Amino acid sequence: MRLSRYFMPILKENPKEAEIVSHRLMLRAGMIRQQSQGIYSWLPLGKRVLDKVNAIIRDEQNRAGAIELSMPTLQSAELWQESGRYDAYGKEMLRIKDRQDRPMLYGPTNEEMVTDIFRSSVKSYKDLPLNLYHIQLKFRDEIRPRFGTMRSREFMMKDAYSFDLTREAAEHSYNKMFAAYLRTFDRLGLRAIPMRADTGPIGGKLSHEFIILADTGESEVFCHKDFVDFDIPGEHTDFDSVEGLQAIFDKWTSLYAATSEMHDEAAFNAVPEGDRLSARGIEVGHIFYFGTKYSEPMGAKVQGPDGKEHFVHMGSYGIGPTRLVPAIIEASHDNSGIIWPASVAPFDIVVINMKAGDQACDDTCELIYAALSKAGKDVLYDDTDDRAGTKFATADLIGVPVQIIAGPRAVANGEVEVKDRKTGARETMTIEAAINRFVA
Ligand code: 5CA
Repeated sequence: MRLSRYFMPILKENPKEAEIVSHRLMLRAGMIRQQSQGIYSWLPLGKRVLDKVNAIIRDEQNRAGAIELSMPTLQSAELWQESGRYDAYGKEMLRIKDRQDRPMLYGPTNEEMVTDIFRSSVKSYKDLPLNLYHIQLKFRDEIRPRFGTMRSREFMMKDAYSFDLTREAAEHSYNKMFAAYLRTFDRLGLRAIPMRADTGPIGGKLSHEFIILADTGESEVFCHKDFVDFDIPGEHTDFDSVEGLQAIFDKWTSLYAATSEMHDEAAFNAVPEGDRLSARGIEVGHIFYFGTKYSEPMGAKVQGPDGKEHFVHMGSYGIGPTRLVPAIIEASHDNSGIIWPASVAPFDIVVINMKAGDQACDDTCELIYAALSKAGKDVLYDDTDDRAGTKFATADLIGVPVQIIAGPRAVANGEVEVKDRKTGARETMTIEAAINRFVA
């Protein structure tokens, strides 16, 4: 992508409305724009990061055996009247009437709709287990939307829903998502700790929030500090192994970890003082097992091996991609800007032409840009006629992991500089060596 032809509206000034660093940096880097309170557009640079986050989420959901579909944002109130949540959900639900005066709503979550899809076609235990997910916008009319897309009114959610014949089978489904979440957040460059959590309006008894420790987090959390170094389940984890996944769950729940709603002071005080971590955190995922809470009122049942009808046991599993992007920034930035983990960086490499219009600089940059693009890298080429200082500041601000800098003096020697955004380390090398480093 040539920067001269891209759309990346950088802000020079610090936006006044931003209270936390991720919000400030997302606005300054031209990643998002607020359209009305708590409702955001994702501008091209932000959209690239969001797409990469979603690709990792999707990959890990698929690995764990979940199946993707797409459900609409607008729902009919009837389904919610069946489950009994239409009245219970309160003011957070945005209620709308269509031209026939039928009550509709902008979905804050999809338990009802997915249960309706399930009951319309699944009739036998032989079709279980089943886990259906989508990545879709949701709307919750939060009293206090704040911190940009961290807590917005319209936001994106990956929500998965599992269906099983028995409680035991449903626990295996829960454990699959538990392990998939550990892997997902790890691949996003984050350390998320599962903590016992309250179930709120979703319901049920078993629930974990996945929390990233951050001073700016909205949740107050308490846990054993060893969680920070626990091993993440590997790529070859067998998601069909009931014992294997139970072992992962048991290990990751063997030490104290709870959000403030579930906090047990006495149990926490039993943890040796030096091992206690009392901190703030950002909830990036939340999983629930709620048994037959929706299947009973909505009549979602299957025939079991005993020939009788059974209400299915369900769970739901949420991740917030539009919250994850600022959460990653909270965890990874410095005074100059964002430092993206390579897995979600909007571009892999930025090529900086320090003197656009200079034939040797232009030729060198074009050569590098073409070679790296051909090798499948996402390359941003800063071919604008801005001052070199402005270009360096922009590259640091948008946090692309590698900068290849071509200035007249180095280029005259057939060389460029390669800078690592995270460490700041710079290396001068031949043009060929710079290309080969990233093509290999
Ligand atoms: N149906 C269940 C699981 S699919 C559910 O709705 N869970 S939830 O309410 O905990 O939301 C799931 C995830 O969505 C949260 O962990 C969080 O990452 C994200 N999320 C929730 N509310 C917001 C919000 N207002 N802004 C941004 N992300 C949000």
